[in-house]
Amino acid sequence: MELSRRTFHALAGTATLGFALTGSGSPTSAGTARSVPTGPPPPVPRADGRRHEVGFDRYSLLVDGRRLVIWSGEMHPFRLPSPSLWRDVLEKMRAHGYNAVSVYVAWNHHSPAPGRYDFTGVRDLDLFLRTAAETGLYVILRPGPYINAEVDAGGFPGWLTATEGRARTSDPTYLRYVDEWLTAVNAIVAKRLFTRGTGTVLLYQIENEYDAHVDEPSGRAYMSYLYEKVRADGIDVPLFHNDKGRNGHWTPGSFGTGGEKGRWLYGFDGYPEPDEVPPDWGHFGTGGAKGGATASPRTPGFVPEFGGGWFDPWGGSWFDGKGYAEARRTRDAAYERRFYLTNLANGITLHNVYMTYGGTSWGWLPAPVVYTSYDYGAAFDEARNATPKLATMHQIGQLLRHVPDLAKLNRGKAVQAADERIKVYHLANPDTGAHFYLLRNDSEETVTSTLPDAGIDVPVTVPARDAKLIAAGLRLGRRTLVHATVQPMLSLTAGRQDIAVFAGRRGDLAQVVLDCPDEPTPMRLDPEPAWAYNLGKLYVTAPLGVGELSRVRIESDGVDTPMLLLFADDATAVRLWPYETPSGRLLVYGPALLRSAVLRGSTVHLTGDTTALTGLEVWGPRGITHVTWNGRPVPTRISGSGSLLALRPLPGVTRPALPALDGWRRRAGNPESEPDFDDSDWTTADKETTFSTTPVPGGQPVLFADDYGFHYGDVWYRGEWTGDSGIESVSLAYSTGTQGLLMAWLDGEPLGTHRMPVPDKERARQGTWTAEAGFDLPERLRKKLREGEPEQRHVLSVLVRRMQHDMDGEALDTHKAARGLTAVTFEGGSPRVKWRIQGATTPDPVRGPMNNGGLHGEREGWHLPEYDDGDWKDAGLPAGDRRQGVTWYRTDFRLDVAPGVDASVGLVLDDDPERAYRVQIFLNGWNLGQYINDVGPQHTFVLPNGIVRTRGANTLALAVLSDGSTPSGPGEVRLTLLGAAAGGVPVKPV
Ligand code: IPT
Repeated sequence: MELSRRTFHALAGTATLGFALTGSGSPTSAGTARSVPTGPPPPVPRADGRRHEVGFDRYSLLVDGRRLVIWSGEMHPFRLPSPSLWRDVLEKMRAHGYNAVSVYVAWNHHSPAPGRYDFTGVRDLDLFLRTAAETGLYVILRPGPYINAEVDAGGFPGWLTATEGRARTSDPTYLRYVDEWLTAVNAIVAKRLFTRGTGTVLLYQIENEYDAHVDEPSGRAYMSYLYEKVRADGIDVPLFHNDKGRNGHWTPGSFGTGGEKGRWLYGFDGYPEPDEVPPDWGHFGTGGAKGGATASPRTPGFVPEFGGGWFDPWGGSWFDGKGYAEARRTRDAAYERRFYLTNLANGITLHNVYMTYGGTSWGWLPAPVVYTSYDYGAAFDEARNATPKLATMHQIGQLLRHVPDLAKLNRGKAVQAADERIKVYHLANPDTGAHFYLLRNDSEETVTSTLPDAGIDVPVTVPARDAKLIAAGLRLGRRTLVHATVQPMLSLTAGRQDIAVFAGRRGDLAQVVLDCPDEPTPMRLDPEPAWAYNLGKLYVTAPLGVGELSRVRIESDGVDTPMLLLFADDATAVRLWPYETPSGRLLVYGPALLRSAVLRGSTVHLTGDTTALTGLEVWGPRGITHVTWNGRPVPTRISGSGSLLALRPLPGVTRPALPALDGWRRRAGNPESEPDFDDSDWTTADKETTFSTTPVPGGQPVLFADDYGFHYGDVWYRGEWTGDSGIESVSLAYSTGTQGLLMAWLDGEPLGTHRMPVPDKERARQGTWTAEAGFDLPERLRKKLREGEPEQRHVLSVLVRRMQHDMDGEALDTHKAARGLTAVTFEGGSPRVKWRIQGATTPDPVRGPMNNGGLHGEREGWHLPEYDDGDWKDAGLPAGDRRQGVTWYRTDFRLDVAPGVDASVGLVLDDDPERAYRVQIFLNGWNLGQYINDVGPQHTFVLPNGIVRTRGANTLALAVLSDGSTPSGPGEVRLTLLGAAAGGVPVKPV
């Protein structure tokens, strides 16, 4: 074997560079019964055709009798409208240490009308479940019926807002619709249950943070009903509910048969503020009424939602959305570490991070409170890029997967750190004797302390407002860790050696003490580490982050298998990829992502992503001598640490160039404002009753859009009368969500635009977004009216951007608050008005019911790529005209991203923030969001691959609403590259 210069140097240095530890005294092991071998980590779940048992005890889930800690991330397939990319996100999650994905299924996304359920295309739930199973992730399924989730009506379909009956209770009408929905979803889910071996669905949630009717028979009957229905549909995995406030709501036995022992889990959610001291919410916590897991002592600690970021509201007023960079800054890697590790130390063994990939609330999906991006400041950003927060997730996820001792913990005897600013949680596994100490520093300074009570006399450092989990008495392969001053990340056997990785902050000093009956010959493979041997113990030290990966190999210590210790800082640790194959484990180091590894003969075939020039190194099973990367052979040699090391680095990615957007064409898009527009095929608005929670004003027809089947986006009204030439003003009462507006014209003359003011918080909480737009007729128009024929026909045209239905988080039926016009009154006359209404016509069969509203251009297909805009006028941007109404802009552009490059492309809109206009963005017909120039904060819109053709032609259509009070854009409109990697997944056009 040829030795590299570096390896040779390291070997040569071995004899002279070892140094004695200066730590005081000889550390003792904290555990006594520490030689019980732990079982192998649980297998990667697959649709393996076998039946499985899913049970639990107070410590953890028990899958086929084996303990399983759930480390799950939330993503919403409906927020990523390109099924190929589901695989991308799931593979990234799996690689970064998650073992489960939690998903809401949004009823509204699948149901355009009562009795109609669509699970095709971007709504293909079965495809998602199959992809998750292929990726090796368990699924936690949350189909509502109510989901909240910052989506329109909390996931209730638009049509449900116009039905009789009290939602989220045992009201029979509501339950009939719920039955429809659950029957449709469960028919798919029942075929993908892990218990049957046909999928990986492991847990199933009914309802969502349901606390309104907990103490009422109707609430209990409702929960019982859902439970029975789901069971009757063949769902046999444990069911659960997520308690909003750690109130002990819906614990086992608290409602009907739903509390059935052994098949119902209690879970609670937590979204602590960044400046909060992490609360003790688990079994080992402080307890009490709000004690979280203590409310259900026989089920394992379960957090179905724990904040991995936070949603951002629209800009302006008291909402004051600041953009997602802010969420990512305030909830950074250290925040996550402090909170998640505290949860573990509280005995929580089912943990789901909401969100892990937030995605996009495209079309009319977002709830009124949020704008299009649902990036959430999550570990993966909306453009599918890994963010630095993954350091935390990756290290904890790999640890939980590789160290089964963490699945069964009891509280250990109280331990104090020498420095009292460090709070210590001491946990022990009663079977293996492993001990864990969570050291949390809630102070503003970095603290270095010893832990004499635990026999740890060497200093351990915890940065300000951060935490660290250290282990003692832990079996690592064939050896035992006495203790370490940094967090273990994984332990596995690859080929002929045991490997243990320790990870932490750059600059931290790792000290690892191992039991070694015989004095070993350690081999330093990098210059940084040092060691000493004393009385049966080996002390290894390594500063983190000085080099990249620091290695020490230990052999001849009386154990027949050598051990490789690897030391990594955060940036290095996220490039270490353990991978299980049927013929053994692998550890891969280097690339930005490892998607898969397949062993065939003596070759390991790896696929993954690179973003920059990178080394590649593989520790694998015996007999593996060759490596391929994304299908290409990679020449390697055997390194001093027993890996196959690429002779040349793997290339990074060439960032693709993006074209400028020009060649714009435009057309005015509000012919409905003209008096002679033909509205004969519009719906007459003459209903007298409604199921809405908004009262109908006496003597007026119901004008609420939902009552006429128009549930999403813009809605037009045309009121017609004859005579009444003395009218002086008109008052239009209307109701929208946040950022709604109304524009009116009389006989084709603009009356003005009214913006929905932001109500006070209490009214906003109740979903009350109503206002009266009063318009005095301009003198010119009054004159025209007066001078007209006595039986002159008049038309009042009104466009309402009504935004979305309220969520119904408190089960008050607020999703049934009216949207659209609610009442119209005149001064100077009392015309008998005949109203007609028009909104989105037939729902788009491909893009779904929430893609479109009722703008003229949408009804005529101006947003669609196949529409011929040949007769439109050429237009240059920035635009700057002043006009009340709707103007459409279209252009085409071609992308030519090299095959094998995953480019994530965004669209940026920017302009003088004083300009009052907004833009609905359509890419190839898909409604990818709403830009409000004078509100913000969102300027960049992610265009998912599959919808955007990265090799081919694309059509962009912008529907601009301007109120005429300022010049209107669009101003700057350009493409931007949000991420690029060599690799990615094959993307099918949507
Ligand atoms: C919790 C909901 O369950 C979830 O759907 C989502 O809305 C999340 O919050 C916030 O993004 S509700 C809880 C914060 C009261």
